[in-house]
Amino acid sequence: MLAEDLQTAEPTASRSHNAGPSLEQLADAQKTRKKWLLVQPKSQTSMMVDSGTVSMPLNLIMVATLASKYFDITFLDERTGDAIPQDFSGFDVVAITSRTLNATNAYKIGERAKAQGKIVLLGGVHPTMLHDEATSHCTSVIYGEIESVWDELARDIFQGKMKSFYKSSDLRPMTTMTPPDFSFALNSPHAKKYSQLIPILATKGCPVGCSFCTTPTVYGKSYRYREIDLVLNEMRSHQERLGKQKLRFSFMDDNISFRPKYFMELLEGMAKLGVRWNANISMNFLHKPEVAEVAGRSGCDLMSIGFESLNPDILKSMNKGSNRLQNYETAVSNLHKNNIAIQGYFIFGFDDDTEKSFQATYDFIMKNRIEFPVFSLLTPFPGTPYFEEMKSRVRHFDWDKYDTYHYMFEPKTLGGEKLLENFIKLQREVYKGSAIMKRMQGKPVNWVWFVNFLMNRFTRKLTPEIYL
Ligand code: B12
Ligand code: SF4
Repeated sequence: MLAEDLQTAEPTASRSHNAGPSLEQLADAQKTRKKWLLVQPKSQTSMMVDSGTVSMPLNLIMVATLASKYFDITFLDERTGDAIPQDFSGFDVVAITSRTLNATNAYKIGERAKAQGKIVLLGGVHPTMLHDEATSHCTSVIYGEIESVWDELARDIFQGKMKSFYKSSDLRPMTTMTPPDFSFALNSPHAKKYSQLIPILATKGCPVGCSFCTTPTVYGKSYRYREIDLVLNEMRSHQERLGKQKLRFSFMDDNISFRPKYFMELLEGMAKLGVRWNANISMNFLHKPEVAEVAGRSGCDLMSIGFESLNPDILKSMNKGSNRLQNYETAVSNLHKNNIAIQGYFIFGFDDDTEKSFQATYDFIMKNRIEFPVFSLLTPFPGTPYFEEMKSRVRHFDWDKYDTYHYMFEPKTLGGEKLLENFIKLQREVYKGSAIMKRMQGKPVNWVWFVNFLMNRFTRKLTPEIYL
């Protein structure tokens, strides 16, 4: 076990203490179980965000798992093709999850249900960040994770006395987290639209504090984790459910490697299970060869790494202390030596970006044979320190375009036109046939090759207007 203090978090507000009947007593007193409709709305963005297969929404599955103890659940995921009803008369509660890029749609659904007299809950990162905005589209906004406000929220729903805002004073240790029940998603008639990757969570939070990221705002400096056995048991239960050992897991953690000791112990445990996995990871200790070695041995075949920029001044300006340019190449080569492919994230649109930024990124990707480069445009997300800094410069607050693939503000050095011109050129160069061959030759023929093929077709069609 690691130090107990990592399991707790900074207080964020004062907790309301509820005396009176327990949740069980309140549930027993109900004549019929209240009916909840849970909704994962689709985003309206023109980019490839919600197309093809989509990942099972762990956030809403966690809400369903918790709520199903006392309430009847209907689970709809608009991304897979589930139709959201116009008439909500069959439900008492309509609970909607939202990120910024589907907030407009989430609000519309919320307003419709509210107009029909339903209790409407809005949760997820966007309502959390902009709770004042979200309030007018629902009955109650839930700040952050549902687990930490559950007792108070469930009690109020039983008693029909809703508050407009639920925020807990402290975060519950992750060891108390109920294992997610995937049947809510898997029983859907459109379940085939879900990716085969099984989402899983080992840790929450990330104290690195990058200025453009919402995680430090929501969870502060806290970093919580589940006991390793709980994570491994969850993996085993999926192996039993599906009757096979070689399953693919995708960690939903903000930064799974923040505590090296925990991370390495978890991987050693996973090495015995024979699973495959991928995760978002920060660079803070990937330059150490033993980390990549145990990651490879434990079944990792893809790591998603935010390289963000090849310019040290830019890294400093965004407070990305975990990224040290001098470690980039070593980290990549350590992972490659262990047959781990890299999904590398690169951001453009900083005031200090120049044409040289694009050339440096191209050279880095080609020299280091990054398998799956992803390019995005710098997007100030509401609630982040970066948003506050840029509010007066962003071109619009059209949430449908907050997908990191739209042009958000004019960068001081390059200007908008040159930014988009170079952004498109870089993507085409990296995904042209000869460049794909150079980056991918000799690598296992799997879905990463397929993604490169798709990107080749996609990047050929790019025009600056797409980003506006
Ligand atoms: C894993 C992850 C991904 C994965 C999987 C995404 C998925 N489909 O779930 C991948 C890599 C595919 C991905 C892609 C993207 N992501 Co992402 N991703 C994350 C990450 C790190 C964790 C999300 C997660 O599943 N956490 C675990 C679950 C259990 O926790 P949770 O989502 O917070 O849910 C809890 C609460 O929010 C609450 N809750 C949530 N919904 C509801 C609803 C109700 C009614 C209630 C009561 C409570 C409630 O209770 C839940 C259970 O505890 C978050 C960071 C974060 N911490 O949110 C970024 C994050 C969500 N991603 C972000 C972005 C920008 C993207 C992309 C646009 C990036 C890109 N350019 O491709 C795409 C968009 C994909 C999409 N269609 O939404 C941003 C979104 C910012 C914003 N304001 O919207 C985040 C917040 C990171 C950041 N930069 O700050 N992402
Ligand atoms: S390292 Fe990643 S998760 Fe952590 S604050 Fe920075 S962007 Fe957010």
